[in-house]
Amino acid sequence: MTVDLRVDLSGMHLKTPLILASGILGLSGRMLAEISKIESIGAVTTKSIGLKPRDGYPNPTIVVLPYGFINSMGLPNPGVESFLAELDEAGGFGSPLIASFYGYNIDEITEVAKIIARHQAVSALELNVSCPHVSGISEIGVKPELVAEAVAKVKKYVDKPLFVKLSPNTHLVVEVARAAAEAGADGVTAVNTVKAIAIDAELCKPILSGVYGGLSGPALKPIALRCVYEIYKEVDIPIIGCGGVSSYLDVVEFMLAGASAVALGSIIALKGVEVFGELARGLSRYLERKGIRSVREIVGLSHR
Ligand code: RRO
Repeated sequence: MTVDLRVDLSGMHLKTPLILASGILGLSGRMLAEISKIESIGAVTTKSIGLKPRDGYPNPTIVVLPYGFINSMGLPNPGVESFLAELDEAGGFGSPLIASFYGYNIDEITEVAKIIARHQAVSALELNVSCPHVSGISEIGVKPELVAEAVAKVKKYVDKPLFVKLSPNTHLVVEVARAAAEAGADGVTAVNTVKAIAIDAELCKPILSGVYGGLSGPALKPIALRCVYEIYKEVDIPIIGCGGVSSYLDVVEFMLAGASAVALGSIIALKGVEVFGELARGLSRYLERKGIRSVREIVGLSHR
């Protein structure tokens, strides 16, 4: 039996439900374009881009744990104008490009969205209001009314699909998703990293230069899965599941919980982009074994 891995995500046609998450290998336009041509990739997401360039935090910016990473990159990015110049030189993309972006207030968010959306290579936008350790950003994503205002304003000017990347650092994740949906968002990405800290017992001080960081990888997975499950149950909006996906079974679980597609992050740092092929093959075998023809049939199936 041949199985169908294609999914439709808010108007985008994806060859598979597997997406490159924001912040992973996504800083250079040329690199993203190369990755987008990998056969088993459904879409690629850029690093979050702001109005002005940002250096990010000095090292150390990553702590490696047995169950994931804590990162505190601090939003390094070249700024929107330089990034668009990179996209001009990147050549064609083999799968849809989702541009992640941020701003420190609603006017700035709208300004960046307008500029990014004009680029023909950009298929959709993902508003990052949930970086857990950059002040001015994380505060927006935990307030449903601010997220609604930002989405409504961006949608006034931008007609490409708009996703909102949600924060797990709140008990309001469903309310924020609902606010985004009611304001006109085309989808949500659930979720960003969990605010975390690591302390050096010898030096008796925090390890990361930015002190706080975001926990990703296997430790995040059950939390992200719970967020996807709750949002699917309460809000009628397409969901990109994100958080600690490491195996094809994780992909299956996120889709059963309600995700239409799944973004991969930390696992790529460990296994490289070959992991997309490995997961797509595992997903196909799972569907064959279950006698399910299309991956679309398993979305939300655990809610029956
Ligand atoms: O750049 C970062 O430090 C970062 C961002 Br923008 C984000 O959204 N989530 C994260 O874990 N790190």
